[in-house]
Amino acid sequence: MKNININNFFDKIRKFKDRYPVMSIYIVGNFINAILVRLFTTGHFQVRSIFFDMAFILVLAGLSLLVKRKNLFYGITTFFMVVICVANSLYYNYYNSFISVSLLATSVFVKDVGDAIVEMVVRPCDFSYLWLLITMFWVIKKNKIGERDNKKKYSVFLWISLILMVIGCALPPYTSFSRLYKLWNRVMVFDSWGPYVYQVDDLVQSLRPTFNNIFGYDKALKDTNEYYNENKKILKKNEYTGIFEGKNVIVIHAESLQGFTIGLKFNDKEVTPNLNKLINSGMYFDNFYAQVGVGTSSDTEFTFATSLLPSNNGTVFVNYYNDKFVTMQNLLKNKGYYVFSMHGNVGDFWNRETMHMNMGYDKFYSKSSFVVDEEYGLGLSDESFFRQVVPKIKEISEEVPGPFYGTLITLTNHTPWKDAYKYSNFDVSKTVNIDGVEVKRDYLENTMMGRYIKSVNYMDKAIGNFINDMDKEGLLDDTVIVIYGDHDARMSKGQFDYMYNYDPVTDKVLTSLDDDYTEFNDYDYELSRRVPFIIWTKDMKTSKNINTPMGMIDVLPTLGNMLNVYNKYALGQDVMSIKKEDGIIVFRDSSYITDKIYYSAKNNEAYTLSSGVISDDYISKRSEYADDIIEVSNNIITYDLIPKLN
Ligand code: GP9
Ligand code: MN
Repeated sequence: MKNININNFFDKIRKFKDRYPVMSIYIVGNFINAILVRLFTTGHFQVRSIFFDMAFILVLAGLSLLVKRKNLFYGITTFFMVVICVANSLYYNYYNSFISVSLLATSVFVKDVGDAIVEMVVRPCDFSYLWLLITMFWVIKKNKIGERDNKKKYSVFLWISLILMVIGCALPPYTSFSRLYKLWNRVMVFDSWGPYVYQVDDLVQSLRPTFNNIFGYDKALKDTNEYYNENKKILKKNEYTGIFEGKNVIVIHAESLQGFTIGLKFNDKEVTPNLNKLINSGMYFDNFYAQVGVGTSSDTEFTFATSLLPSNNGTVFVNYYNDKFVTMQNLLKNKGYYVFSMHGNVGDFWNRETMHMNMGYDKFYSKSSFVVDEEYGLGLSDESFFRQVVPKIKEISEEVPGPFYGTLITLTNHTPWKDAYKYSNFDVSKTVNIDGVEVKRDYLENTMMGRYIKSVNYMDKAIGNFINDMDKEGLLDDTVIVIYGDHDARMSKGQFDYMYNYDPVTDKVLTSLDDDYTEFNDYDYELSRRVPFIIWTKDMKTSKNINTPMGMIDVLPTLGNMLNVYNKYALGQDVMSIKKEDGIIVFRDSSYITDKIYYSAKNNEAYTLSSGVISDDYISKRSEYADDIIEVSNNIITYDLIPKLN
């Protein structure tokens, strides 16, 4: 009996295939690609999401019955689905997240960092999905006339899809629909709903700002007003209040400067000798993290200036450059400062030309303001940049009546550090004594990590020269120097594994079976993404190490208090006013770090950083806080709420 049924089933499939040859390839092919894209990205296979893939494809297959030019329909939709797979495959390998259509608006910048992307990302498997386009082309060519019409059958497809979706929803791990709506955690949405549903969701969410006057505005305004009423900030004075009031400020935005390079040595030479000097006589926040999204450098600039988290839909600099924000720049301008920014890349990169004016800068000196006498990577070299910056600052200091605040954005240390060998001879090899013979091993030479270390050493030198030149010009006497790493270097975990576990004696990499093996797990990797934050003045004599967990969002409240400016919409905290256990860094996907845990929203898991039991309450309270500040930031950005708040 069973046999007959199975034969029947296969018979039906065979008949279906004969009757709908193109559609059969369409269904099976797009389904296979959806499986492949998981394999080549997260490697997670949630059964529920596979049901959604099939449901999605069957809805389209059903719709094809309603259109006249079916082959054209199959061709176009397959093309888009293949593009989804290729793009996400490439993107994930680089960013560890999935692509957003809102990036199309920023694609011009992606093109400029194209070099980096090509070098780090492209794997042949990222193009494996193209097999389907070729196969479809071939099958369509064989079936030029197209398949017979059977319009009525479309409802059968829709019913099957609906059943598959219901089963999918009923399967663990259960994920709330609000995740789909908020799309804070792209990996989670991709894992739970599959690549196709993810991308449609992303499209809908990306179009949301466009319709923001129609949908959600009133609720966003009400919620945000409520949030600020319930979480009234009380301005706390502390021993740092106003210590830098009226002083000039130079902020160095250090491209991709990651915290682990500080204090690191190779062959007894420090990677960052100049930064170390500043750290040893200044304030060093060594538990500090950037909180960027797809807008990387620009997101950090935004969060630094506003104490809001970056947008989850696109990039503030590109998509919301008309919004009004309270910024560090505006606040200081109101106190009589002259506010400027300088950068050795073209002015429209990240839409800075426009956005810097909106943020309150009086002037943006971009590449065209400099003599381009030496170029590496994306533009003017850091050494040349800093050399030319000093006379410009000198001129400003002589011309403006009040103090100045300047942001200097470095560039050479941008991934992939292709020219590192041209501008740095920092030695990252290792010499070892084996049986009385000195043997030199390449170690990090010719690795991506090695190039990065060389490049960081170069940036450190450029910053060191700058500090000296400023001093020679007498510009340091009344100036505060602030330095931050804008985000991590986006180096793969494998590079760290190799750095920590290379054994020069055997010329091999240790494995977990070896005694001296240094474990570097996914959480160590996340934690290693911290970046330095330094505040220094020439007259500081002793170092002060602050290890309260702190994010870019806390800079405006903290540094602002020292400069005596205050933003009542700031979502960060003045870390000089809080206890270590109250520090928290919230990331855009609602993961966060405290002094006790790293909470991964993706895995819904807490990685403990200290001994002691962590209660569910501890986690849920902070998760709620994380969700709140993400939501408030998003509402403000999406609906341009600052001018409308009570
Ligand atoms: C380019 C620089 C790099 O001008 O700020 O931007 P990123 O790729 O780091 O966002
Ligand atoms: Mn950057």
